[in-house]
Amino acid sequence: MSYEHIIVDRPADGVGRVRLNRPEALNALNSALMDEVNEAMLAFNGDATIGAMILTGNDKAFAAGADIKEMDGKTQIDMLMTVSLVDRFDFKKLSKPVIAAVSGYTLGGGCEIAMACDMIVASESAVFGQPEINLGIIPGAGGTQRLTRALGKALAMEIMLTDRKLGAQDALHHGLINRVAPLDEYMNVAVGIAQKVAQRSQVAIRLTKEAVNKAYEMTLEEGLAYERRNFLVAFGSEDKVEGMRAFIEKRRAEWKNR
Ligand code: DAK
Repeated sequence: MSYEHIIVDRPADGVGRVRLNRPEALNALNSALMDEVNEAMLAFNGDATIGAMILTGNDKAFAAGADIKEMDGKTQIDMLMTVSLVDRFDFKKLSKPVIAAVSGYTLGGGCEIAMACDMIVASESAVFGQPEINLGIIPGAGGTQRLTRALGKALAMEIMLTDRKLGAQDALHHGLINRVAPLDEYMNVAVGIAQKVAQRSQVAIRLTKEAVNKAYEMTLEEGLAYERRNFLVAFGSEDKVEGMRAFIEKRRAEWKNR
């Protein structure tokens, strides 16, 4: 499959990578690019040889936000009628974990799609922000909700109301991201994490991802009930039998993903 705005590859066994590739526009997210991202990620999600995905940009920009030049000519009704625009930014529907590997500008819709991923690894030069306020709009793909849940209200307010940018170390300190690594290392770190995910039982990985995501949507009681159901599903898997046997026999488990 060949794409115009993204590059797709497999940097390691079991790992699918989607690289945003509009460097001349700091990877601004136009509709065509987002359609390609979704198509490629759905293809990896449906590929039994892939256990985890990486979404990345380049060293200068993960993405500087939605494409302002494309939005400039659009009306409110155009935005409303654009097919599932928010769905384009929502990777929760993917059953396999997605790791954002970000560097440089991670702004607006770029920050929102990073936050829609399951984990974020950043280079030391990554800068996070929601500068929509400068354009007379507000975040529209999860910024007001996901950033607030990640950072708490006070800091999230400052970022969204005043366009305060957050550097990688601050983002780590405040719990927005998993890791910070030097520019020449962050991709290896992301691939390493993705490999660790891909080497596990994909049944257990999927059930875990689903349950963790529910923590954002359910009361504690509902979430605990959901977790218990997923636990019982995992307990009925062939991989549960193999995992426990392998531990007792002091050998490596051979997952069947069944
Ligand atoms: N859109 C289009 N082009 C962009 C862009 C963007 N977001 N960001 C940068 N570019 C382009 C620049 O126009 C420039 O192109 P040329 O002029 O060379 O043709 C090229 O990339 C290089 O940018 P700069 O010359 O500006 O580079 P600098 O290093 O000087 O500055 C910067 C970098 C990142 C500080 C600056 O480019 C900047 O402020 N960019 C805009 C950042 C921004 O405001 N991002 C938020 C966009 S709004 C929705 C859901 C979500 C969204 C919308 C709708 N719905 C559910 C309906 C999301 C909205 C957004 O993300």
